[in-house]
Amino acid sequence: MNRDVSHSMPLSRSDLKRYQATGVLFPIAVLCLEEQRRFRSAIDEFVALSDASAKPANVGQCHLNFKFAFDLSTHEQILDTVEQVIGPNILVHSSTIFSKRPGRSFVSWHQDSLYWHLSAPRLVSAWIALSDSTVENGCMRVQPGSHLRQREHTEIHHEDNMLVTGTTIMDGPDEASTVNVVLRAGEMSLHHANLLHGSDPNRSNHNRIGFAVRYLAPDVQQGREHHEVILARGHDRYQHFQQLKDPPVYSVRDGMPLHVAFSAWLNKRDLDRGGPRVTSNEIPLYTERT
Ligand SMILES: O=C(O)CCC(=O)C(=O)O
Repeated sequence: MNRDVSHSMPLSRSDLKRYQATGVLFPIAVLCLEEQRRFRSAIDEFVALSDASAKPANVGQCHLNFKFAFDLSTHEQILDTVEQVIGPNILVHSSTIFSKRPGRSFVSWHQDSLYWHLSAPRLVSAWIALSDSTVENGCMRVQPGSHLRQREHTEIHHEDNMLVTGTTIMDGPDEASTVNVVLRAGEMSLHHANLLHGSDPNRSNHNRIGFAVRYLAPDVQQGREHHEVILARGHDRYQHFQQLKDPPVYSVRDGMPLHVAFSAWLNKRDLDRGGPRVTSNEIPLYTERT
């Protein structure tokens, strides 16, 4: 959990042990300067177009509609790292742009697993920084070790909460044991589906920008309806999810109408099938199981 130590790839056995014990690992350098510029400018364009439209664009699932987001979600170096955590068969489950403006916006403390009702918590999130992410601009904060227990949540809706669902834990976090996930642009953190995390307002003059991608092992089932996934690596012999047939080819500008229509369709669906919740606290790592 030391910002001064950049984890190299492949991750070492002690990195993986640390992830297993704490539910988080950072910083991991993944994007070169040219890639940072490309992905950053695509997200800036997305945000500008969204701001200019009557209704803000959905920040979720851009990887299904825009080429830049597909390319970032299936970035080889990121997949190499994810493979060490969940194994050689990797689905891109979902993604979110977290662009936090200077001001009051925050992310309430929550565990991601609550959203999806997974049969096992073999989902890892890569939070990829496209600007520096600092204490001042409201970097993600985590409570290491909190992934070992599921917590009670409630919904507290607040206009400044970047989580539109308002998902918030009932008690905590334990402030004394929280850690700031400070990243430089081009670095990422990994966090476990059950890790307690949130973030504070951005007190700087610049946007804090991250792109979070959730990666899932194909054998895991989900108790809620879902949009298509991308088979990023390996095989899926379980077929629990429908797969995206063709990778998106659209630029941000050209893909925006499709993305807006897709998001409207997604929002209309009854996504809750009332399936199983995560019941296991087991945190298997691929390297542990083989
Ligand atoms: O970007 C943030 O501040 C929070 C990110 C988050 O909640 C997530 O990646 O699951």
